[in-house]
Amino acid sequence: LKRVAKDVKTSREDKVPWFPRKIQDLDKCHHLITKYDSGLDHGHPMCHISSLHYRGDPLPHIEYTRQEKATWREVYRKLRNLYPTHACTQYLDAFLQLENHCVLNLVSLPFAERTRFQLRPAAGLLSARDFLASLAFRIFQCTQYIRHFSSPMHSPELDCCHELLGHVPMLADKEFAQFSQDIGLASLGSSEEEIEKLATLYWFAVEFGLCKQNGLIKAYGAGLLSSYGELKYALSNKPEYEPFDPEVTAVHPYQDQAFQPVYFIAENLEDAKVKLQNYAMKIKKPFALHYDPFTSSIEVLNTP
Ligand code: TIH
Ligand code: FE2
Repeated sequence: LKRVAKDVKTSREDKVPWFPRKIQDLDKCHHLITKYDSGLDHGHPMCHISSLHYRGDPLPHIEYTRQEKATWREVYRKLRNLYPTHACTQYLDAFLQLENHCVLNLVSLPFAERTRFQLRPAAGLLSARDFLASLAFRIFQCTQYIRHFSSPMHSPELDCCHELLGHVPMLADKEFAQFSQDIGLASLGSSEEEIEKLATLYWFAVEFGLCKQNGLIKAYGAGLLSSYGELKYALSNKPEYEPFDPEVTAVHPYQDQAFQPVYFIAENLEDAKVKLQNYAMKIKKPFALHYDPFTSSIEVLNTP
């Protein structure tokens, strides 16, 4: 009887693309996209660093050049002035806590206390499937190189200014951490088409999302919170605005080389989370998935 049950389970899982079930399986989730792979060949120090990084280790220490440190300083100082008027309260709250810790090597600290999200270095831009899968385990794969000094106010590619100033404070918020993990869980075992839609949702929410707060519009998206130019633009009344609605947002064309032509506004983060959960429930899979936070693993529940 046991064997039959096991066979049934295997065949159900065989029907969908492979997905990680334990945190260790994420070692297989590091496929890079070559589209943006301009400067990063396999001899690049970032590739070397990431392949040597083990789970739970502190992030590898990198000696940044004077030029890179100056770029970071400029990005940080300019944006810092904009946050009080442009960032949502959840961001400001975590940002101030991070600033009090001061040392960026300790960025994992507030996480450990607040949401248990972990940062892990990636060698470059990951495939959407691998990147989203790690979110299911509350692991955020991030870059460690710094944008070119010629474009401090808006970088067309992600870099560690973006990860640290954009993502880190938001991932320290409970509601937002759950929202991020839910996108990740929805992606496990999903078809290419569904992954593309979830990646688009991630784009318009986690990267470029706006929300209402005390009658004003504020930014919670990391791509906005790390770009002085786009953060100002997004709240300038010049772009188009639409309400965040997963069904519509997931299929909206996006722009990955310039400012977004449209931004989606959530009622609040909790509402965005509930809407996403409802959307995720409609993705067809031959089983249900449950995340066990005590073992950091995914349970596959065979629903008839
Ligand atoms: N445009 C962002 C910045 O300047 O920080 C970086 C990116 C976020 C998402 C895609 S590129
Ligand atoms: Fe990002």
